[in-house]
Amino acid sequence: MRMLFGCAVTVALAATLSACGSDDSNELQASDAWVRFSGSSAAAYVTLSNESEVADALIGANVPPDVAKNVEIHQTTTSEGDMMGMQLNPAVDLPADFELVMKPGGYHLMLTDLPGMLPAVGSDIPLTLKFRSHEPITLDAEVRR
Ligand SMILES: [Cu+2]
Repeated sequence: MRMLFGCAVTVALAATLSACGSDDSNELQASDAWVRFSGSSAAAYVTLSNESEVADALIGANVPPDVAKNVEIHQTTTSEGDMMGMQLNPAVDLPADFELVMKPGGYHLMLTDLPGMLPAVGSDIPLTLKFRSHEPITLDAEVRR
């Protein structure tokens, strides 16, 4: 009788631990990734949702080296005289309970140093995102026109 009881406690504890683990992995989510190539570079866009109560930051990204050897975090800026420019950012803050939607005209991931053929429209490129606090996330970015 005593052994049975002990066993039930162990099972309950294991279930609690695994539930905690899956909660953690859902705290920061990346979705809707896509990339557009233009000449010798490409811009990738992704939606990042920090659903945790801890501020984090995107600190870098990469794609397979046969697609691009260098990926930078950029922000498109419009200065006086409507001159469009791009600013290099070492990181993008992701405050708690915050969603960042990257899109043309704002934040993007700049892919440069493209060594080979451009991937076909409609194909997927694995995009890995690195964060200050959370584990890296890899998701497919669809190549669009
Ligand atoms: Cu750029």
